[in-house]
Amino acid sequence: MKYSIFSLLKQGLKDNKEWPEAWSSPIIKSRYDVVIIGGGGHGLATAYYLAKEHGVKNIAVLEKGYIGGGNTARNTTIVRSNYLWDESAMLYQHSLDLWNGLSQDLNYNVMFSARGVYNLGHTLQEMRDIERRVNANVINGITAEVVLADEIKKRIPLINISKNVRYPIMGASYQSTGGVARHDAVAWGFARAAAALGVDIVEQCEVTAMDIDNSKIVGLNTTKGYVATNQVGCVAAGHSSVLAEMANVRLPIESHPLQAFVSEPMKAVLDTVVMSNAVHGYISQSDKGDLVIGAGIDSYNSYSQRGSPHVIEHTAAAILELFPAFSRARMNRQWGGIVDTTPDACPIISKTNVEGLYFNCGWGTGGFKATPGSGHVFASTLANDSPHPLAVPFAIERFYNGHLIDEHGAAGVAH
Ligand code: FAD
Ligand code: PYC
Repeated sequence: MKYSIFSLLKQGLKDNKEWPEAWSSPIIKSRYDVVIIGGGGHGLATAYYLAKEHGVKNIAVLEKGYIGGGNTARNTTIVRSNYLWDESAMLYQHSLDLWNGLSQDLNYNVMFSARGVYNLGHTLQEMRDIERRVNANVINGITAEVVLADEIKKRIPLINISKNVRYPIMGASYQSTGGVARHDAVAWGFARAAAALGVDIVEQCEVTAMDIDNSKIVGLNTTKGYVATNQVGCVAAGHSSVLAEMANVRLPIESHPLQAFVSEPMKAVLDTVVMSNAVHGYISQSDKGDLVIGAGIDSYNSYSQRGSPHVIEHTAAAILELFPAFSRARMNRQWGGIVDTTPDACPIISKTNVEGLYFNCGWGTGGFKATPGSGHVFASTLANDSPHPLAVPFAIERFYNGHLIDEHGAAGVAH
């Protein structure tokens, strides 16, 4: 839909009353063919691809708050696919491929910007790990290169490559095809496109219990009443184990706060993404001009969306070691999300031993980048009642048979 500046003004004066809703707020039905619990990016993407690619008609997304209000709109928007192991590299690359056409596909600008991502190395061992990961990426057809400190300085003039710091920068892996996207636009774009295909997006609707009969899901209790259904996809990030407990399913997930903060907006000073696991901080600049900063999880388990001040202090110190010039930037806002971490830093995309009940969770500190790919493979898993080929290695069974996929090294944020 196109608006001229005059029609925008006219609409503004009318209090936007004539603007169409981006997605409707339907009354919840008593029965759905598929219910997705969780209206974050992953849940909405799942519903969208279920409707679009698998022709499923009667779908609801139930969200206890507002859509995108979980980690989706709390994350720092970094998108990349440079993971070490084939299984995860393929999954994240599938997502990156979808990011590239996503605005066109959804007819909604998700502002994906491939401005490149640097993962810095500060020790010989880190550089060896970087070389190994870059080699693995190249073998898998994933864009990646090793860049040394002098070249990094040429490309990012404000970065500090002095040898006279705690962790001097030796080099980095660089993925030019990675970047950032506008997080809430991703939720809104998927919501709008899913609603246009007939998906009911029901906000302020918390799932409080699962009705399981003879090891088969038959319905859900919600704060808006009982809903009958035989297929449920749980996509609830930090609350995944709360849902699992309702079904007596055990998940190897810990929920932790993960914080981030942004500075006041400033002129364009950083046109790429820089991450460091050794000093442990990462930074990019949003299109608005804010510096977007984060680091590691708070080490304790919690369902709070706040986090502790010492983590903020540590993060700020790390960023100032990399970018001393930012010492004069004033910080504007801080927040936290609840991330769902697994022992191998990889997601769980899986059926369960309850018929019709599936989980897509465990994305921890790094699931934003996976949003379209995760929704795409989970939709296929639900529609076919059989894991999508890319989802096979991510079944819950790996925690019983030992086929873990250790991606702690590639996780941008240690956890
Ligand atoms: P969410 O967006 O959290 O959605 C889950 C939804 O489920 C929530 O809206 C919640 O309200 C709802 N829900 C829970 N329980 C119920 C219930 N009982 N009934 C109904 N609804 C329920 N990843 C990256 O790739 N790059 C990054 O730069 C990055 N930075 C991050 C920075 C921070 C500070 C945080 C917190 C996370 C970051 N992540 C990043 C991780 C990323 O945000 C998540 O992995 C991803 O957004 C998870 O999406 P989701 O849709 O699964 O979860
Ligand atoms: O997984 O790339 C990532 C990431 C960056 C910030 C938080 N997670």
